[in-house]
Amino acid sequence: MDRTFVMVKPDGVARGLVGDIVSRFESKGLKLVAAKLEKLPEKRVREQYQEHLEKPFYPSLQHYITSGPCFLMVWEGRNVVKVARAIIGATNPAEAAAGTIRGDLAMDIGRNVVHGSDSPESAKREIGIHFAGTELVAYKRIDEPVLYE
Ligand code: IDP
Ligand code: MG
Repeated sequence: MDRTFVMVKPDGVARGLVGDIVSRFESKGLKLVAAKLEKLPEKRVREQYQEHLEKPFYPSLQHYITSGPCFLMVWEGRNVVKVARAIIGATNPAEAAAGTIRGDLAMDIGRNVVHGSDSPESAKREIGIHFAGTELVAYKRIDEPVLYE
């Protein structure tokens, strides 16, 4: 089954949105296979956002992401990278559709509450940055036979 990396950013944790956000992925039918609350060291933030290191917004992005604890998750499901990005919504909350996390819960591109990997390759890379293989747990969701044809 496919996997993706999703993270509630420090604004989402500080605003008490972890439960709401986790619930959206759970009720969609995705399976949570790893999770932890953690204040990220700069090194892992730089690795996660390697394609943005030279962008003008990178210093403020790093400051934002290291400003408090993040809630890190790995979700599993068919086409989960695409499905999770759809649940998360557009990068700029002003353009994110209602019903998405960013559309419902955020106002500013620099405070957009949640991160999700943008491709299966990024997902594999980002999971490797933040989780040891032993932290990913194998189990069955009881509704699996009904979720998929
Ligand atoms: P994504 O999170 O939807 O994948 P990316 O383009 O990969 O969006 O950007 C990573 C993160 O960097 C965004 O979620 C947002 O927090 C921040 N960011 C992106 N573009 C801007 C910007 O123009 N100003 C401020 N922050 C930005
Ligand atoms: Mg991105």
